[in-house]
Amino acid sequence: MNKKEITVTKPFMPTLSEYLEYVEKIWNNSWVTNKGPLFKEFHLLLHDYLKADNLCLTVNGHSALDIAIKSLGLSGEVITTPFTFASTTHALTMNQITPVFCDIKESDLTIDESKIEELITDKTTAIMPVHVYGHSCNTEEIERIAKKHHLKVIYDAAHSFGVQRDGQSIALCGDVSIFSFHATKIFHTIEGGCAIYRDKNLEPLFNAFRNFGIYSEEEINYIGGNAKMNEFQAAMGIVNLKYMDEIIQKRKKLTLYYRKKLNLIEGIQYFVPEKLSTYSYNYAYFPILVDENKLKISRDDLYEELKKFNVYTRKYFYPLVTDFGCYKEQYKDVSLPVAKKISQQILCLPLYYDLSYEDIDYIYESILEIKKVVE
Ligand code: T4K
Repeated sequence: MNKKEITVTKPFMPTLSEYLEYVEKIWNNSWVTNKGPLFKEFHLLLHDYLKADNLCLTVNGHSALDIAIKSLGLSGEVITTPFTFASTTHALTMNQITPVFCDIKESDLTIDESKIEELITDKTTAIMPVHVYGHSCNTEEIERIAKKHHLKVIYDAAHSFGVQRDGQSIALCGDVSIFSFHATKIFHTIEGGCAIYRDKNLEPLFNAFRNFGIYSEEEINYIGGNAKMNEFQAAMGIVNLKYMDEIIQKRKKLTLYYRKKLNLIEGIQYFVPEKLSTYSYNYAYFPILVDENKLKISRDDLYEELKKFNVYTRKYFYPLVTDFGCYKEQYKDVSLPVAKKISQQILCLPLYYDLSYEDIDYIYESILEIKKVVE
């Protein structure tokens, strides 16, 4: 039995001295939040890294979604995926919008673009897909549908930092894309987020909604909350951004190693998103599907048994949003067969920068051990 806990993820930590160098600057500036110097520096760095003209840094990814919805003036119904974290759906309902759920594809677990059009009504104002786990949606087809029906598109790209095509970030797709910079993400600012938007004219709105709806010192034109990124978050962002390529490369190596090992176990399926899309992959998560008939263990039993080996996997994303206590009555008649099936089989195995090949060997051997006991 492994003495140390292996959790599903762990934040990337730069060296303490690098971070402290920036903390010292914060002390010297006596400026800790509200568009401070490090916020501005980080904004510029990201601007260059993403090659994005318009971006709005926020205190977390959820606020970025909220601000995007408000800035685009969405209302009525928005077509979205049920296979996501609570944040995506809650951002809509908290803005008095009705989420309309579209099923997902078995191949990559993103929204099934072939089923979007049949859900469009005269109340639909937008489509909000999720690049779940960093797997890229079919952005071309979604763009075509949106144009045809005059709909806006917001991508929840919370998991997709570092995903690119031809040197361009995936965040340049849609009217708005948002990232999460939470500690559990591939790139983090402790808590944090960012919205990248197409229309430059939206800048005053994004800025206002981030800061209580304040347009200028004496003009409060909108109803907004507080979603400002502070200087300590920006400092973490500045330091961590330097490591981005290294982080993705390390995670890629670990992912390839996992795949090699898991090939040997019948009943466990993993994804190879880089083969399914013209976008690159950032190796943000390592989701597997458990086939109970072949593995002889259910997903839930595997999850529980692995805990006995000190391996803490997560059922991202189970339950489906439509089965949440707060939504299940409203959506009890909605049919989402693929999402339902996937949510019963999905399990995310540990993946993070500091994970070692020995840890993966240990996880693999733990699964074999569990399998042996039931056989
Ligand atoms: N859209 C999507 C599709 C999202 O997945 C998310 C967030 C959002 C929007 C909203 O973005 P944010 O507003 O969060 O920026 C975690 C994250 O808190 C959440 O950001 C993330 N998605 C979600 C998928 O995962 P929990 O409740 O599972 O986190 P927690 O605290 O259980 O942590 C998971 C594991 O990470 C733990 O087992 C231990 C490890 N951990 C965690 C933290 C915070 C550490 O080792 N150190 C740490 O500091 O939600």
